[in-house]
Amino acid sequence: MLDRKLDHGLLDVAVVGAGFSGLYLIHRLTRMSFTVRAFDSAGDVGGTWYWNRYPGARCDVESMQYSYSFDDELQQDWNWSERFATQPEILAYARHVAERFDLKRLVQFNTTVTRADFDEASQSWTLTTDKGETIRARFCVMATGCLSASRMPEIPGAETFEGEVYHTGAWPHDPVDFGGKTVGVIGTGSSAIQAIPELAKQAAHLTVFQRTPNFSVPARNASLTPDEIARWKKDYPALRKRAREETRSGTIYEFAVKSALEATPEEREAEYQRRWDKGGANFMHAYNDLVVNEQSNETAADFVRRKIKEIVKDPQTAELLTPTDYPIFTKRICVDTDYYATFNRPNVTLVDIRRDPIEAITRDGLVTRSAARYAFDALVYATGFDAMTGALLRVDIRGEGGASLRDKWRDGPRAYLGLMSAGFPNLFMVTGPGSPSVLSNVITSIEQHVEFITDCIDHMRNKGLARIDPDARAEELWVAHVGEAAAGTLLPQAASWYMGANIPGKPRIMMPYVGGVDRYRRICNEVAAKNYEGFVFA
Ligand code: NA7
Repeated sequence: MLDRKLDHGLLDVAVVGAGFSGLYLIHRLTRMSFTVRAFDSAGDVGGTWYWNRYPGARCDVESMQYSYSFDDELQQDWNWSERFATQPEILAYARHVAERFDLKRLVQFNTTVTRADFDEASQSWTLTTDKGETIRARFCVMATGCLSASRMPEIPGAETFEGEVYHTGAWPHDPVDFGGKTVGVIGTGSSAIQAIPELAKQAAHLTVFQRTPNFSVPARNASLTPDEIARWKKDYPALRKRAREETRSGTIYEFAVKSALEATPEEREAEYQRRWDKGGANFMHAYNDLVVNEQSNETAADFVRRKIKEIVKDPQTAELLTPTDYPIFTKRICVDTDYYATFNRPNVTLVDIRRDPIEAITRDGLVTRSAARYAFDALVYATGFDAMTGALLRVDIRGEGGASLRDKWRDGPRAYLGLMSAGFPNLFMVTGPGSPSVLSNVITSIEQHVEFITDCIDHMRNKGLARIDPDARAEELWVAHVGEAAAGTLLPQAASWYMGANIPGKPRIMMPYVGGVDRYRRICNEVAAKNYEGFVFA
């Protein structure tokens, strides 16, 4: 029984992370009268939005949808200023939520949880922090985020560089002035694609080192008009319900009902152009089979490739920027403002490091295998994250019998519904591997997970249950189902961070669940209704 009075100093729930998952967890759990405390390495709330402060950082899900839906007054009161919110505005929103619901008093900032040990006798977790503190709690919830463990590549000589060094995922809080400086950027993923146009405006010269070109569609970002905001707000509860229950992505787009192959080439061209002109990831919903049918996919890829050639004036640069070796949408589609056009600027150079890889970082720049030397004053690593499992496994998690989660997941993450991993009782994950997470509007997924977890903990309190662990067989079946769902799509064809392919030595396995948030939610609801089928209580 979760009796706080009897067990002083033992929390009901310890939460690791104070981003959008952590904040909503604290909110729900305190309203349910559980004792809760959260820990975060950052100096404030916001999670990934606290760290990703690089110039041009924005969300690629539209603001009116990338926000909490759990409180109608909150969504009615808050006003987004642009179609795609900037990082400072999203961070301001996270702070607003924390203040509005008085959540900050329960967060210990500047504190990294380094270890978590399950104690069989007391059925509780002991967390150890980098400050040497220990915290005991009956439940531990890892609200550590999917794209929060930024990653520096291991390039020889990196430590010898004497200029300024930045990582897009761990950007300084004070403004960085690149005025008059020469700048090198390694990487051309989504973060780089947002940062490069902004850096190019400031820097004297910008050299972009590209290993793999990416597909990107224009954002067509603009201020939101009062009418647009009012249209959303008028129907907010119904629209949110639709996003949650009737879409795969947890976001409302203009969904197509037919295959690209059912349209004539002229119709397709017009449809792609219309969506290109409107902007945003809506482009990828032009036909309903673009991520499952190679031929259909190729029609969309071909359209974007032609756009790149139209925009980029130098044919060689255009060719380099054009992806040819993986289907479009199998890596997360990038949404940009003037990315391709930035390569028409006289102060921007694109360097192909696939053909001629970086050999080493030097005192003043870098050198490639062919001995080409590049010098710059500042180096920006836009090299991404150890996605989905990185932040979880940076904590040394020890379950039943001291078994390590890192060992269990050596060949790839294994979790029932992406929520819990067998052998690690009372430890939940928000948007863990095996859940839709990064393939969805992540706030929609966060809300669903937090509600499932907190309802489950409440159910346990009501039934006097102290321990929950997934059944190993249920977990095995779920992992197999996640693999089968991915195999039915084109997604495994790309060397993406979804597949762990950006980290040398990381197992190649499709980590998010491709089945869609609508289907996933139904499955979770059925599991809960059947007395948490697949979980074992004690
Ligand atoms: P991504 O999408 O993982 O992009 C990282 C980029 O860095 C990508 O172009 C990589 O090339 C490149 N990279 C990584 N390591 C190296 C090394 N060692 N040498 C050269 N180039 C390298 O991360 P982002 O931060 O841009 O975006 C992640 C997500 O955050 C994004 O999808 C949004 O959802 C938000 P590669 O492709 O591996 O050849």
